[in-house]
Amino acid sequence: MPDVTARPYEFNLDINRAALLIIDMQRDFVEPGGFGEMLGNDVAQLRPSIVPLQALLAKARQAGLFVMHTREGHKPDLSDLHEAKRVRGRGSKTIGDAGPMGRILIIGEPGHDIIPELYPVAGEPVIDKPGKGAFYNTELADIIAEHGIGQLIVCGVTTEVCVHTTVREANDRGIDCLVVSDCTASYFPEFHEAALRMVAAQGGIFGWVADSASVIAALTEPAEPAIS
Ligand code: C5J
Repeated sequence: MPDVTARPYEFNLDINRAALLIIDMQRDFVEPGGFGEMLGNDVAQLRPSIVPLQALLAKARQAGLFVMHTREGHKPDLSDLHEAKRVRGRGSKTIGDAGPMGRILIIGEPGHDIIPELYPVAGEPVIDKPGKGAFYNTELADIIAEHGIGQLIVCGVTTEVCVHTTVREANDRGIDCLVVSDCTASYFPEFHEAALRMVAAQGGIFGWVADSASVIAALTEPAEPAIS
């Protein structure tokens, strides 16, 4: 597999050890009436990431890359919701309250679901996470160990919150992360840019950054012929 052109230097993609990890592309973050909008955000800011991510997801599936999805949310009885998270923001509505897409950020409600454009297919694990990081209180570490994964191609929303937290968690577990710049997004474009710069700064302190065209190009190249 050829290297992916990336910052701060090329990423040695090994498709047999890599997985695509799509973070929280849920209606609650991307569509009006959900958790993201409840916090006062302009959800339209996240939409430009959808089309590039659709293309990358299609290529990843075609190339046989292992694909995983995450969803941020909580059990209907809120037993996995810290009071600190529930009250944060002092809004008139909070997690678990009724909204136009059902109870906000609650597993099983329409708003908690992944957007139709990026819906998982059979065989792709969907990891429900109560926190911002995908490792906290989830089965992700077990799935990674079981599949021998050492590289994560990370996409999704939002760049500086759940994507960043997950990349930092993965980095501390010895996993190389490649963050895809146009397949991630933030409600704050300046935070998106800064978050990407933070990943690749200092020689790749948290990992690498590449655009989807570079990742797709690497996935398109035929594998090196085996030496007999
Ligand atoms: C946030 C996330 N921003 N998926 N969640 O609360 O980034």
